[in-house]
Amino acid sequence: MADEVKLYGARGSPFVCRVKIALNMKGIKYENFEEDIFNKSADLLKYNPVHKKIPVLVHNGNPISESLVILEYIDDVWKGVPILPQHSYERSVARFWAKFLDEKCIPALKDVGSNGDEKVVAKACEQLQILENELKVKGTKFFGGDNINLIDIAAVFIAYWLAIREEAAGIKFFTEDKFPKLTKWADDFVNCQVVKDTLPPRERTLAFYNKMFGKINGV
Ligand SMILES: N[C@@H](CCC(=O)N[C@@H](CS)C(=O)NCC(=O)O)C(=O)O
Repeated sequence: MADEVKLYGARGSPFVCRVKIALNMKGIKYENFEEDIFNKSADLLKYNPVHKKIPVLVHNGNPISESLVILEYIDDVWKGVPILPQHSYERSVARFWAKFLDEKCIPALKDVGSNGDEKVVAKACEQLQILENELKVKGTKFFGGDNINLIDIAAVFIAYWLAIREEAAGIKFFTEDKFPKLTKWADDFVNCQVVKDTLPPRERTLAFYNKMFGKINGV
């Protein structure tokens, strides 16, 4: 019997995008259910009653929540292009960085608002600098080496959403000058076909952030 794969998500979500990249990498066909996070469907509430958040992947009726958990599930179930490294130590390193991204880096970046509070920007730059140093030490194109892996996918917010958010907020700190390795990585990553195919349109994303920062028509 063929696998039944459903994804409950929303086009603008970086967490959902992580899952779409993984599904693309493995070449898995899935049915997409677009959620309105301000008016969640009964299915979403049934499948993710604890967090009530997207993304949720439903595989042959079994729901899996939390994007990093979903990425590991996809890698376990579908062979082919790997998402996690094969070696146990390297796997632990990939998990370490994915956790760092979710617990420290992305929250610090999201704290940056339209007023550009210096302390908040400094904290965000501190987290980005840690990633910049990691890329420098590795000396590879991607965090995963020659190919993208869990860390790169987990960092999609930095690769695509961050610059758009900065534009809406009228702040610029993620620059080539300050972060030469990380900005180059972001460019290479968003240009991978498996990633490019999953990204929401720039204009829509910008409009979303403009609204968030209280701007009308970008002003
Ligand atoms: N830790 C979760 C975060 C997911 C998340 O924050 N999803 C947002 C959309 S980007 C959401 O569903 N928000 C609805 C809500 O908070 O009620 C993951 O990695 O999947």
